Amino acid sequence: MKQDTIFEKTPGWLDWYAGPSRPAYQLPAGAVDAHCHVFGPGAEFPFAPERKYTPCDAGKEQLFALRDHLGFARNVIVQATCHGADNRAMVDACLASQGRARGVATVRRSVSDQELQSLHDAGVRGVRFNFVKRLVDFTPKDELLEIAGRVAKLGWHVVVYFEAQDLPELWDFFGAIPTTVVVDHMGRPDVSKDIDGPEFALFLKFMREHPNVWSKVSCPERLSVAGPRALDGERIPYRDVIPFARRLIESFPDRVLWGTDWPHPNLKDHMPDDGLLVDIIPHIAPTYAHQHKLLVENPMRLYWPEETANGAR
Ligand code: 0GY
Repeated sequence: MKQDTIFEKTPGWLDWYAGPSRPAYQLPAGAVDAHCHVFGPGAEFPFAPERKYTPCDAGKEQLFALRDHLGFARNVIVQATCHGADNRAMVDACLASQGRARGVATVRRSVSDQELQSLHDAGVRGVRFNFVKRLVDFTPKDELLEIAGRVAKLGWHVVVYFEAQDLPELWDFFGAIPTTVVVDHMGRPDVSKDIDGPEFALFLKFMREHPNVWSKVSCPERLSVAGPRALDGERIPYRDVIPFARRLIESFPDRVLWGTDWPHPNLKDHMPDDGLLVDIIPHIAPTYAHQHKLLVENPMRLYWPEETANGAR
């Protein structure tokens, strides 16, 4: 149902990049964009009152057009904080995808079993816990663990978003989550620091010690200090992020996922060309075997286990 609400975009907030280039890198057949969002459109799916930013509209038709343009077969649509725990836009996109999108929801303790089941029926396979203070207010950990325990029964997993400096404080809590745990954007390392320094070493240790933890090797545009400028006449931007993503892929090839993060919320300096983001993939995953796991086998095992030989959650 259409609503009359007109949402004013947060000042300085850039729109997604119209007319992305066609990647030079050809994705393997069946590739999954395992981290992207839909925003509204606000007139149809109003943004949540508790949101910390108001985005531009970025609906399912635009997401599916980008999927086809870049050469992806499927999407995993992650609930964005601007929609709070109102999952309708994400669910609507999953339902419209004809089985080509799965979802990650945000739910509160008050969610009923019936609501969880209907999210499952729409294609939701995970919940997201967000610890980035500029995006959300604090939710008590006992509430999150209760939710994790409930969604575990549906075979779902938990996606966590936090910043590297907060990992020590969150370590024990993450260790108590009884499902697969997927970390957004490599745990947001400070890529100006040494890749062999204590901060990234702690994240690698976290993954080593917790075989249920996976990482998205996504968001170079968000993590890069060097920025989008390609060096030496080459096409590859965000070079400073590449070693971090590559280290994770080579260390944990069966527990990594990749996503565009379209429509790239909260970017103010520049908006990435999604075609160029795809062209970074062979630099972080140099072998075909690594690319295939990253883009096809791993996301299929997590989100479409019924279509894989040994689907594991
Ligand atoms: C991302 C990153 C961000 C935002 C959100 O849900 C969100 O609002 O995830 C961010 O601002 O770092 O994954 O899209």
